Amino acid sequence: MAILVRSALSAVVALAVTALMPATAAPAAPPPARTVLAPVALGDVVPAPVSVTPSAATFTLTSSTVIFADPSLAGSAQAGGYLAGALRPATGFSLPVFPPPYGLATAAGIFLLHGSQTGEAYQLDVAAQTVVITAGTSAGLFAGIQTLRQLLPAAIDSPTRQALTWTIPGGRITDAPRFAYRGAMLDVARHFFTVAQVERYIDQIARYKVNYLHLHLADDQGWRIEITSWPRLATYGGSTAVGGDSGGYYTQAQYGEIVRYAQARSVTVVPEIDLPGHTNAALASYPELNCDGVAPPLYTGIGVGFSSLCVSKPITYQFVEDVIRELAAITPGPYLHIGGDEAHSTPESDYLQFLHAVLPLVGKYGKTADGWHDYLKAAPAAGAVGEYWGFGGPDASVAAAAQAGSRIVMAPANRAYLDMKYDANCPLGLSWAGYTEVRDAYEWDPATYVGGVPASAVSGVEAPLWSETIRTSADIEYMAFPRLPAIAELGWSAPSVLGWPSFQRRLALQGPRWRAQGVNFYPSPQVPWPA
Ligand code: TNX
Repeated sequence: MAILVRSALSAVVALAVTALMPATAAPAAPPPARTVLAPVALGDVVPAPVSVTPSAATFTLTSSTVIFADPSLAGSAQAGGYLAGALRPATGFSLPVFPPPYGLATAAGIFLLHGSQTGEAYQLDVAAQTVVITAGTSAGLFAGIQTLRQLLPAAIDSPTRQALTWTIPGGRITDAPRFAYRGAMLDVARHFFTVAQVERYIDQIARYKVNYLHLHLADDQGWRIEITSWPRLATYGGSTAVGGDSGGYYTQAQYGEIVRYAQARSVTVVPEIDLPGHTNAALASYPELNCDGVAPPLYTGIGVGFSSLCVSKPITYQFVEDVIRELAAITPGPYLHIGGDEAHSTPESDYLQFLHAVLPLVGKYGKTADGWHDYLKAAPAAGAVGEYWGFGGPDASVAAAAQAGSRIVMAPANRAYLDMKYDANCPLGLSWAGYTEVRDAYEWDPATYVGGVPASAVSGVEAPLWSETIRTSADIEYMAFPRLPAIAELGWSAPSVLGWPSFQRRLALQGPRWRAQGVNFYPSPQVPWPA
């Protein structure tokens, strides 16, 4: 019944819109001072949509454009508010958001409607008087909104009012993601980034339909999340960073702020506490976590693999359970990432013993375990996620876990690591996995990259940004752009629409958008950036 009512309302809205179209004629002529640019080509979007059918029509956003949000779709009003907020600064238009059918008399508008699509699928129809995004969920509306933003002139991303005619190309886009998981990881442990910096990055990744933000919250150099039962983790363990730079941590309230900011942009936060290695900040904060009872000094170098929790001490498991319990309680998303990588100073049998004790704790607090692929050798329960960070080719342990029901997120270091230098001259980043130019980041297939892992076990992709050399938002952006959109496209777009020449051309069009936003990026010589 509820479904019938919803679809009936959508049909009424659609009918009302159609009926009103002849009555509304052309929008008011724009003032002569506005510059008129050729419209963007429908489909010149990153990530590439599944199906694009252009028409001769164009829609023009004006000071009288309104946004209608179908109240039968949960979250549509918030999506409408987000869209209005994105378009207001450059247009200067008020773009009020109404639920239909009220206000339909004003006609020309943007409609966010409830359709029969599932998940993040959406349809976008642009005609002379109407822009209609139809989706079955608010995540689908959100995906359609990100497409719509890229169909406006690049100056739409300017923070100040621009005298342009805001044209949107006509036609139909039908779109849905290839993979459910499309992630970006930010290492806030090696260097700390403030709530505002993380939110800035969330805004940037959401544009490319990235739907998970993995926060690497603890490592040797810093513990960045308040744990009320072990307060020194943050206040002492979080007090420094690589190179002795200043540290910091998120209170649980601030973490909640990040989680909600992400949620409002259709992004789910995946928190990571790296265990049992990468734990010097915790070991320095609490001597009792060390086998010899002696706390090591805080660490500000960039070595890996030298620290380990004390696997034989009961207090270790009390500590881990407290951390998992508190983190699970402030994390609405399904995943809790427990690291597990590079535990070079934890003997293999200790490593397995530790994980066999810790994995059930993740389930106990209602979360699905996620970890770097190293931890798959502890055979987590079916459905657990392993994040692959190798170089591709066959991997027996990852393949066995995939066959036993683990889900694999592909983040190969030689393709998806945003902290790898682009080339030898790159002022930031590391190069242990080689140099990674944009084309290297783009030309690989997540479904076949690891031998023995069937495509059906791959839940998606992730682009990790480790921050040993990354200290500012400008640094984050220089390494993420233009490679993050490459990984995002591999995660979203159907194999049939992928291809370097097309991506290269569509990516080039992002340059002016980043300039308008004030986003730093690496002007790769592989991309024909417009002058
Ligand atoms: C390896 S790959 C790490 C991190 C480093 C990164 C630097 C992996 C799971 N761990 O600890 O920050 O290399 O590129």
